[in-house]
Amino acid sequence: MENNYYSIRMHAQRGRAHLSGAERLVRKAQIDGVVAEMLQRATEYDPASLRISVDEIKTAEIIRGPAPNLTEVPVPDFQAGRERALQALLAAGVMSDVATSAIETIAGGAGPDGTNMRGAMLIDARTGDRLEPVTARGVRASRMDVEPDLEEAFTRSLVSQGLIHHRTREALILAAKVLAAPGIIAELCWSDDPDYTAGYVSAPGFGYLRIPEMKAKGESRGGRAFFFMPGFKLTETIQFLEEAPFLINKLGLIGSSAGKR
Ligand code: WAQ
Ligand code: MG
Repeated sequence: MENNYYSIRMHAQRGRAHLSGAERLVRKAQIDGVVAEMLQRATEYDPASLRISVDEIKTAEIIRGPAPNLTEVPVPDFQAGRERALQALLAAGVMSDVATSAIETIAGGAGPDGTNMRGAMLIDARTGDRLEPVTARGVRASRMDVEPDLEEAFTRSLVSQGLIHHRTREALILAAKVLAAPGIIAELCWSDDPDYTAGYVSAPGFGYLRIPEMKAKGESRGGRAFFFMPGFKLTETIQFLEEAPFLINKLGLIGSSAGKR
């Protein structure tokens, strides 16, 4: 049906190593362009195997929600960045030792033998228990995007603050969906790309805190953690993250705490 949306997912790997992944939720007319873009991006990683899948999504099943406000917090170095992330996680309600250990786990490589995971850790915010069913894979948030008629304004608002990298755009969309998931109180992330040092903490209260330095340049270990509050049904939360189609229907503000000085 012309009116439906399509979930497009890409996954590139070499052996068991995850190299690159991407997910979009778009109209039929965008499929060609998005697939071409993903193919181009994935081949830059020289993958041994590359999968792109396209699945029709029924429009009636789509859940809509707002994008979090983005605030950039300048930090002098990655140690300060991680300290800032820790403070934010505490403010979001994650127990102190749980937050500290999540940062250490990502810094050391959250997958088996210090490798990067393909998806995110799912961590009990009170006990620190790892709740994701398969550690190497983690929980993968998927089927999310911006409403097509907000796309231009979304890109413009990011570019106007100098946030031109596709990673920022994608992370903000992912964070919007994760914050909409039942039982998730916060998210922590930094990239596994050795040239990309930025990361963020997001939570319903303060939105998306963008931290430009979360690791040393050249470091390839990175990852993600979703913090889960016990009391919600874990299986429903995982199903929401991986399967529920989600579109941003309201843009957030994009700003910097540096501007307030
Ligand atoms: N769902 C869950 N976890 C994911 C997903 C997903 N769809 N995609 C990636 N991950 C996990 C996985 O463990 C990766 O190793 C880790 O996140 C980092 O992935 O400028 O680029 O694609 O404001 O390297 C953050 C800062 C950039 C953005 C994040 O992540 C900014 C980034 P990457
Ligand atoms: Mg990625």
